[in-house]
Amino acid sequence: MATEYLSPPLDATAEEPALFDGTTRLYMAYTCPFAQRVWITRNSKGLQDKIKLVPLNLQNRPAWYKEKVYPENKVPALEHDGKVIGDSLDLIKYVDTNFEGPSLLPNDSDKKKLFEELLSHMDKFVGMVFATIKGDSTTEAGNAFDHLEHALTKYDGPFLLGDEFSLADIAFIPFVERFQIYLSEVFKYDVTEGRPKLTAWIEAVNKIDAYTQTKKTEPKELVELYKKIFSVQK
Ligand SMILES: N[C@@H](CCC(=O)N[C@@H](CS)C(=O)NCC(=O)O)C(=O)O
Repeated sequence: MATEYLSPPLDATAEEPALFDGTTRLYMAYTCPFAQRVWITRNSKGLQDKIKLVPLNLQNRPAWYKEKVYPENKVPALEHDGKVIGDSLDLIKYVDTNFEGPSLLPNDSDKKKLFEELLSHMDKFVGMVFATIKGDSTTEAGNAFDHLEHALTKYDGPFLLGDEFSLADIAFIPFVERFQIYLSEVFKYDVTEGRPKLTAWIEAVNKIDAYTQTKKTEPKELVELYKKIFSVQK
C-alpha cells in the first residue's frame, strides 16, 4: 500500500469544506483511537480515494464543525450521502456494509456472535485498564488482557475471529496500542508477557499496512495526555 500523504489538521482558522457536495469525508484526528478505528476500516477496504480524511485539531477546533457538520463536536464523524453519522463502532460497521472492498466480517454466525460479544465487552475492557492507570496496581489491566488472551483462544488466531483480519481486531487495536505503551512506560508492565496469543495477535496486526499507516501514537505525548486526563501525580 502506498504511503498516504497526511495533510495538516484543520484548526479554528481553517475554512469549511464544501459540505454536502457529494464528497464522502471522514472527520477525524490523527491521534484519536476512536477515529483510528474508522481510518483502519477505510484503508482495509482500499477506500483511500473514496473517503477523504479531514483531520481536525481537537485542541483548537473550527467552529463550523459543531455548527454545520456534527453538533456532538467529536470525532470521528462521516459525511456520506447527504448525512453525517458518528460513533466509531457504528461507523466501522457502516463503512464495511455500505462501501465496496473486501468484507471485514466473516459470514459465519458463531464468529459474528463472538464479534458482538467482544464489542459489548469493550467498555469494560477499557474501564479496567483505566482503573489501573488511575491507581497503583496492574491487577485490573492484567485481568482485562487475560480476557483478550482468552478470546484469542476461541479460533486459534492469529486474529480475533480466526485467520482473517476483521472489524473485531480493528475495534480493539487502537486501544491496545496505547495501553501497551502506557503500561510499559509508567508501570514497567509488559502486557504480552505470559500471553502468547496476545503476542502473536499484536505481531500479526502489525503486519497489516492498513493499520500500520494509522499508527501515530507518540509514547511521550500519550503518557502526558493520560496523566492529564486522569490527574495522575506520579
Ligand atoms: N463514542 C465516541 C467517542 C468519540 C470521542 O470521544 N472522540 C474524542 C477524541 S479521541 C473527541 O472527539 N473528543 C472531543 C470532545 O469530547 O470534545 C466514538 O466511539 O466515536
